[in-house]
Amino acid sequence: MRLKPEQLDRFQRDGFLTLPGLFSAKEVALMRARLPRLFAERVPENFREKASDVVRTAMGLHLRDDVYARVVRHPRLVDPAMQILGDDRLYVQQAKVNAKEAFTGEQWQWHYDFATHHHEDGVKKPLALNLHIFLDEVTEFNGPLIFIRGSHRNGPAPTALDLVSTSYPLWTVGNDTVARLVAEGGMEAPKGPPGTALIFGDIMVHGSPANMSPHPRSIFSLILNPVGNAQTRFKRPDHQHHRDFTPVTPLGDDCLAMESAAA
Ligand SMILES: O=C(O)CCC(=O)C(=O)O
Repeated sequence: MRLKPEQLDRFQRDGFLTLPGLFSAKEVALMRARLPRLFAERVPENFREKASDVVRTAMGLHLRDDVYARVVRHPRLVDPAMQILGDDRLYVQQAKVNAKEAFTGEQWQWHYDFATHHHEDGVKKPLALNLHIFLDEVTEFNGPLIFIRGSHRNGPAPTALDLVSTSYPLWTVGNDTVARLVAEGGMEAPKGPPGTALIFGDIMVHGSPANMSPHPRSIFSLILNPVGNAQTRFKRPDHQHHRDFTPVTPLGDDCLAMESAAA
């Protein structure tokens, strides 16, 4: 799959790109069907909310489930990433589902991913791409991601490590910087039915509020990073930044339609 020139222009201008209807209802149903088993596992890959035992993020999914092993090689994710980066040697840095359970799903503070990739993992350049697939309908009510348009344009913003706000350690952007960036570019919260996809870059400032609604919100997230920009520090566990730098090879477009994946 190739992005059109106007989609590439929008990605370069805004720092993120929404791709409505990228995955079918059937493909999403297959991905969703695997979550109850994965979330039930008591493993370090499953991070639970600070205020409850509910799973907040479930990592390392391509090593834990055959459907997600295909999703991380799906050409509708991998091809656009290769196209944007002009590089066909990308490895799976992270593969997870961020679940934001009805009523209890907690916030993701304002941040950009590279701050954590750089400070924790010694990644040199902000090249990684984060590719999302909505597994539930994302609305204004159930904790959508909010992007600060154009916040990628002036290089990495100052950050500080926040170990307090949630159960997940995150390098976050302070309120003064957020206010300045919002004044410059404004905010946007992409919404849409299951199967909608999003692509955003490593210094794109974003966050998401708590889910106060009665509607759950799960999103699959794949981070692909060029092999030439791999991590140089190995203090975080493998599921937070995978150490297998083998470049991903895209599968066929029907890889989620194959019968064996439905087992
Ligand atoms: O799932 C969310 O609401 C936030 C996810 C996020 O910030 C990320 O994938 O970097």
